[in-house]
Amino acid sequence: MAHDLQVVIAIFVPLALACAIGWIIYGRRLAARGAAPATAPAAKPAANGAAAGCEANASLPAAAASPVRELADAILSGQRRALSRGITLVESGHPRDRAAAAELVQAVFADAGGAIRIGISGPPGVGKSTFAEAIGLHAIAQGKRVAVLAVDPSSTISGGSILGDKTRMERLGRSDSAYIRPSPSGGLHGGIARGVRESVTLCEAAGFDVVLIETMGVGQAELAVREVVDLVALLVQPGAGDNLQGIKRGIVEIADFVLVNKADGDLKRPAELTVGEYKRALRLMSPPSESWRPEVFACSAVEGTGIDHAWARIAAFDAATTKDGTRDSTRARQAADAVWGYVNLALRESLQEVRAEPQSPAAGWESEVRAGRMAPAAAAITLLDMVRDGRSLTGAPE
Ligand SMILES: Nc1nc2c(ncn2[C@@H]2O[C@H](COP(=O)(O)OP(=O)(O)OP(=O)(O)O)[C@@H](O)[C@H]2O)c(=O)[nH]1
Ligand SMILES: [Mg+2]
Repeated sequence: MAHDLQVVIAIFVPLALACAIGWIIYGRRLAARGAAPATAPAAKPAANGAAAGCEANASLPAAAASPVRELADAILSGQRRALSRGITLVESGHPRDRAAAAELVQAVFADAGGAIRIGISGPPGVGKSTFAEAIGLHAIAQGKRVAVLAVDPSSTISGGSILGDKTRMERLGRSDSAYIRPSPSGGLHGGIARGVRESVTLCEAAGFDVVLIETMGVGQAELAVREVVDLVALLVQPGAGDNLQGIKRGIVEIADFVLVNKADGDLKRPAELTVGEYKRALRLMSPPSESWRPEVFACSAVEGTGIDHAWARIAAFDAATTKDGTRDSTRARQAADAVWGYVNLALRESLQEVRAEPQSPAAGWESEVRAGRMAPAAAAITLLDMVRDGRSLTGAPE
């Protein structure tokens, strides 16, 4: 096992470096392209003097903006349809869309980053959507614009991304200050839907100040959401703390807030007891952020109780982590990690393509291993040497 791991590391690290360099060069080119105004040729003549030829140049029509640039501009001007189209593009798993998606995100990147990013986690049926609606409406009443990215498990089965009855965010959906985007969970990437990080960027570029991400309520998704948000609010059921051994510790550990929802009617008292149990349990766990001790309180998303308190504490979290710099350092770390996430994904995909070519040198070495004539580590090193020497792993053997 450890040996296999060594082999994987030996393959991936050098390839990842090579890819990262390519990625950086590509990013710089995009940035340079983004920085060059479409009307650059028209701007030059003034600096060059008013020669007749230059005048003619100046009157040339500006180069037509690329479709991606147009989409970026429409998103920046706050057009919802454009935002939806942009999110569809960044969610696409098709390699054909990858460059356009990256270009789009890069084009709006400088205008993003302004929202507070909130992950809403918790088991199925705990009230995540109802809570998102309640806190979203509350934030809107405070003058905020709110985007909700909801990952719907059922859409994997239906193949679509229409939440239908499941959203339970009809009131929020009617607000001009809200944007609700159900995303199919089919394209899972590290546990959350493909493109969620990019979707957050697009929502911010479109002017939303609050981005709520409702996870699917399955272990992996809950942990992965931490990588794209500033804070995680974990919703739990009253009574679910009766036996804290039963709690998935990892998920509680990533929470900045544990909210015992459904604290209404007969569940009010059990909810209070559960708050106490979680408070005691959290004292024994290390907090996800050094500058914030996780808080536990009860709320009722249906009745709206505790929602104003939740919003006030979220604002306090935002203020504290912005002031001490942890918000920015966390975002910087998340972004840097994401680079390697993309590189790993792209490498895995391209290596799978290499493996799928039966006539390739790579497949040849693999068959040597399969036949027991070569040890896996030796074959891996041979393949890596080929990559390092610039020899192709694909195509016919040399
Ligand atoms: N009594 C009570 N019921 C609630 C509360 N919040 C949500 N519910 C109910 O719980 C059920 C599930 O609510 P959702 O908001 O859909 O829960 P969810 O966590 O988003 O569910 P999934 O997305 O399917 O995992 C619905 O019937 C809600 O009306 C609450 O504060 N009190
Ligand atoms: Mg839901």
